Amino acid sequence: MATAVEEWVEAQARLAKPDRIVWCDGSEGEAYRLLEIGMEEEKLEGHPVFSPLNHKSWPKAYLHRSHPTDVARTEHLTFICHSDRAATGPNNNWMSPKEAKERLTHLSDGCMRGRTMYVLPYMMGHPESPYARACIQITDITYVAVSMRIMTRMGTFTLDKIRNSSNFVKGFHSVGDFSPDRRCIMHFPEENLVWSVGSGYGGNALLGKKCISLRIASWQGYKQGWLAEHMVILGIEDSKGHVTYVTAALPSACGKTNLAMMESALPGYKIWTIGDDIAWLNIGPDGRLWAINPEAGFFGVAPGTSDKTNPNMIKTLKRDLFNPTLFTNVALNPGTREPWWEGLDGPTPEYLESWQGRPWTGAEGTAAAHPNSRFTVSITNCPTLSKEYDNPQGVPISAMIFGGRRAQLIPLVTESHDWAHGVFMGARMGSETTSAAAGQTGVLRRDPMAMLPFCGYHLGDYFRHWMNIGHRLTRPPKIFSVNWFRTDENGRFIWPGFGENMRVLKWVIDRINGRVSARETPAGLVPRLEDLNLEGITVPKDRMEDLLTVDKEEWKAEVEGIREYLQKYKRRLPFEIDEQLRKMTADSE
Ligand code: SAT
Ligand code: MN
Repeated sequence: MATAVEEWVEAQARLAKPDRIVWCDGSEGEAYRLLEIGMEEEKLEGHPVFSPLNHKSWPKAYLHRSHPTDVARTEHLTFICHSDRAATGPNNNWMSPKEAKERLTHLSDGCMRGRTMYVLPYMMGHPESPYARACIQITDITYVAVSMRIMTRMGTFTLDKIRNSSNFVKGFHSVGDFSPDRRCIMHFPEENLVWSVGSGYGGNALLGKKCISLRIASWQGYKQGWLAEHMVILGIEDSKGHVTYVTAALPSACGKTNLAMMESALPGYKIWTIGDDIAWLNIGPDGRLWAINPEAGFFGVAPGTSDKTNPNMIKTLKRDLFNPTLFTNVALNPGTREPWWEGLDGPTPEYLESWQGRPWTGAEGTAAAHPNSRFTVSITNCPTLSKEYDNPQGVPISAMIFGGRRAQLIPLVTESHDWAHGVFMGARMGSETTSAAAGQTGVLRRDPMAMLPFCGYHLGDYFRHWMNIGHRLTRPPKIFSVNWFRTDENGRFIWPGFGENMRVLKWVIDRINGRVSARETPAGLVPRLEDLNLEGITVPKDRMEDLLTVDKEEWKAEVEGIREYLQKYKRRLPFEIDEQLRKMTADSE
């Protein structure tokens, strides 16, 4: 008798009508067979889906060039299809499940004709973890099949877990004809289903990532009493060998990956990496919050990644424990067949092929690598991988950090007074937009908890859920906010960032352990300058003071902005947020 998985796959095949169906086992041999197919048979805009890079300098690395219109997440084409429209909130695009299914059925009918349908069984989370989820994705492009093997724990063990149950998360993916007019990424939280057509880009196509681990999982977490968050997870080891685990939420392309594997500029401290993008947080029997990283790889932004900004990522990319590694939309040095991007170490090669495969000399006035060009690499290759990465229970969290990209106003680091104030800090977050999503960059948008594009339900309900989680924690983590991105009058970053951010993390740990005091500002508690270890830092003292100062007038405008923004969620806001809003307004007057 067919299992529920087989029945579902057969039903999708009847609709998509692929020439053949291949069930993947997640093995390395299979990944290389898929790469061969992508290099030999499959074409995209006239060029192969994969081409090999220089394996002497970049072991087992392959280049993928996407369709030119398919380079970032497309939030306006992303929908939550819930029978109760109100549950999805003003933060999501909504379509009725019936209408969405009709549209998708039309778009998917025969969409895999002449193609192969790959069936990918994978786990989000360690297979032995009580918090893990079994998933099945189908796709019709090798790029997604190979990427999913890097980004998730893929293998037939998933099928052994599911057996005959229907308890698995379903993902239907087809690149369709890549047309933005026929592209949509639809989520059906009530059916544990994601259906995505028309894009091969990361967050639109690697469904285990944003679609399942955040949009679908956040809804499951809401119903079941846990949190799915857009957060890095890291361990900070001090000079005595004690490790403190923290999470940090920052919007896409704001330095989460660099933070997750930072090389500490403070002697005696070391960072251990658990995850760079997503955290699933559960309340442990000890009343603490425990985090797992459901993913198994990094899908990171290439431009700006160098030995200087993130030496451990360069090591990860050049390591050959788990392979292959993929580069998407970076530039190519055709002479050496090495990948290249803006910010990479060394001189700019004289002649390059741009991310679109065109000759590039630098005179074009455009970047050679797409600003959202990416690498896809296994977390196993990371030299700073924490020994707790595979722990099925996860790690206990002592602090949560919210961060954004703000050129002005928001201090380098701020501590909240308590859980409710901390949740409010997350809720009021703003950040200047980046190229990780289609649209204008550099505009301030409110991005609560860095979850605006990823929360699968009403943000008002989400804030209430956070407050409720707080009530159930007997040992809640402390909540902080950070901003590495303040600029001076010439638009230059004041804080050096990267490894120097350890100085801020040290203060966070000192606060957790009650070793230092703090100073009150309208935004929250900030460090006293003497409590920050600034040895060897070149930022002048008055500039440092600036970084820890909140301008009263600017803050007033900020308060107005926050109030206006949160108004959108008014009917469902928890009373605690209202209370925080009132208090903030009173304090700013
Ligand atoms: O959405 S992706 O996961 O592809 C990248 C990002 O925006 O964080
Ligand atoms: Mn992300």
